[in-house]
Amino acid sequence: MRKFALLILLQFSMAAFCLAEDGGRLWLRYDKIEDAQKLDQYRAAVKGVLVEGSSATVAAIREELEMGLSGLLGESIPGLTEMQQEGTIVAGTPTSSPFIAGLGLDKRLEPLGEEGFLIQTGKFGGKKIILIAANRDIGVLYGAFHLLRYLQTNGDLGKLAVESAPKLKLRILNHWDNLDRTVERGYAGFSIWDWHRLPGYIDARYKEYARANASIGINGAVVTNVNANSLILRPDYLDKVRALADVFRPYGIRIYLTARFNAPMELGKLKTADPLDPEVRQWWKDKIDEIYTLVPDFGGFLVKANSEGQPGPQNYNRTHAEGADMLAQPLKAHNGVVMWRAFVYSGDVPVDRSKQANNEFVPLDGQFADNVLVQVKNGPIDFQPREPFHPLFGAMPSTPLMMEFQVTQEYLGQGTHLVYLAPMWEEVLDADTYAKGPGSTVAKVIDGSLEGHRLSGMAGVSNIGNDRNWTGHLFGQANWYAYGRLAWNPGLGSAEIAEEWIRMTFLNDPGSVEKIKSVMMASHEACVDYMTPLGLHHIMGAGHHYGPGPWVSRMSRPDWTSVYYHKADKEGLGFDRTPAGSNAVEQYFEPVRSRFASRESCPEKYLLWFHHVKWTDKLASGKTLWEALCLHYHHGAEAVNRMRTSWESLKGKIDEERFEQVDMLLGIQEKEAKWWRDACLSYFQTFSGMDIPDGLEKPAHDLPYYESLSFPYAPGIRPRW
Ligand code: BDP
Repeated sequence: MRKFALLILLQFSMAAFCLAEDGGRLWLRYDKIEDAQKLDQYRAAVKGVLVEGSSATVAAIREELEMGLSGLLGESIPGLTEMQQEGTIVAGTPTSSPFIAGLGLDKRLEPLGEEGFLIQTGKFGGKKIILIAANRDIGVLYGAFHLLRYLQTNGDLGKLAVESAPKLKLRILNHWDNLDRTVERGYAGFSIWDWHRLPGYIDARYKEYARANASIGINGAVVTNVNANSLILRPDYLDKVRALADVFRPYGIRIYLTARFNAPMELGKLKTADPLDPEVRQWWKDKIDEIYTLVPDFGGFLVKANSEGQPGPQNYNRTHAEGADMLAQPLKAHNGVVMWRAFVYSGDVPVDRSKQANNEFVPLDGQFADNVLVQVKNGPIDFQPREPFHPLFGAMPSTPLMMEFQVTQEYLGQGTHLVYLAPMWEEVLDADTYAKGPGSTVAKVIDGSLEGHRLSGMAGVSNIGNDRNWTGHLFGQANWYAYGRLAWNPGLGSAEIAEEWIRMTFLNDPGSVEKIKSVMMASHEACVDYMTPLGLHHIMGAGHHYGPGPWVSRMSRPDWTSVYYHKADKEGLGFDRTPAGSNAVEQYFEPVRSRFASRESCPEKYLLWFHHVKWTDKLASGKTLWEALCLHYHHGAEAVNRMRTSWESLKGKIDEERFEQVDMLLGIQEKEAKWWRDACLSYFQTFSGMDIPDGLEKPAHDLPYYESLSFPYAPGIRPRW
């Protein structure tokens, strides 16, 4: 009897343990639909799943649909082997499914391309079914995830009719993961790639990772850091890469690697890595052929060259185009690409850092091989809380430009701040470059439509680590999710994406959804306000970039200091990038150039990015710069307080565990927002010589206190910095 009771107890506690909500299931939670009416509607419409075909992707579709639907409907939804009844979900391609082949959908499927899909409810072959059809298996998988999302977000099945195809061809995560499992700028633990135990040990997370990415349309992963290690190209490591690629393949995810430019020397023991040297070229060709014998769908290379100490073609007086070409030619034979980063700047050049990428790359337009994309960060400096769009967008019409966003929050609160990044990305994507007149948005540059490029893409620097909830902060998951959705369709709205994510991750009750959504939608502007309002940038702590550091003035190179960027003096604040200053504005097309160059028309959010403004100058509000700066910093901190209050009102609506996780982090964020505010204002006050306006809370400590804080073990730092 006792034994029996113990068993029950054990089973009960195990069940409780398994049910604990630690965020590990991401947005792929297939819990039973709570809304009774919706549940009835879905149960009536879905009785079984028919997925014909035998590929690994087909197996993944079948598994996902059966598992997802059974969970959501709270009853077993069987996999069928033939069309039997009304209420069947039929998923497949005309090739894999004789039933779908018989429907004559060719005309409708054709424009959907290799990855698109259609979903329709209706009568087919005399039976009421839900159809998911595509040209290729991977499109069907994307369609299956779409359907599951539709149910998870409580969509109306009666209205379900979708045709969707990705706007961008390459939708890639960039992992800045090192082979020792540290993650540069990673705030969610160590790397999920367990290189030491690969290829023999396949961690269950690899498949989870692939599923999560496929569910949002991501189709590529660069698994190694841009600050590259040539070891990854050694045969034993390539075999580990093969093992990962095998897990990713059914989910449509191609693997990419970073190529260390001097690998022929480090690994091949050649005397040079000169891209025009025949031996060097042969070395790369052989290496690339070797990779393809192991990974037949290898995607290609991502390269950071001649930047921040990385070797590159300029070491041999060759251009970036020549360097890229060396890799592009042998990759072309296998359908691979090179993603060459434009994040290139040198501390030895006295030119404003924000201008250097254009100076370097614009003259090379037209010289890159046709399987090379130039990968450009969203702004001209470095993933700051807010930057104007990068002037390269639109300035290299003959070269496909890829967008690089940073999903990991290096400069936006790292692992502890709730900052939903999609509104920031949306701001950049919607920005008009005027490269070919009005309407030449950044989105049109990168989706290839402005110049008619065949290749197009987006890269997101991953925020994934081996934390149980994957991203450290639960709301970091929303940034991963939103990144994938925007890569599929840069035209989607950030609020609509947030809503999907909330409904899939937390709940469907409209009042609570609205609350969480408003917390998310307010969070980016709040962060800009408490960190870098009015166009300030690059004023964080040195090296680890954690917390405020506007006083940072001594580094190995001036363009890594804060004073280089804010240029505070007794007169005022801000970087003069007008023709009277560095003239960075010249890199933009008219009328953007004049709009940014004029103090009157420059949007206030970029004011100190482009102008050195007097402390006493009046802004649009009638306040002086100093007053406005103080107000922004205070608004930022107050906004976090409101975010926290709003979250706390959700107690009881969200499971205890995830509620507490977020609540604790909001507590940290609130403290840190005040820290940013007080440290920055104390520092800038030494220049303005003005008091913090009445009615605003005064800094809790004096400036030396803030300057004295040190964080030698802040996470994410690269050992070499
Ligand atoms: C900076 C990061 C650094 C990266 C670099 C890059 O601080 O760790 O290596 O970007 O993008 O933002 O290459």
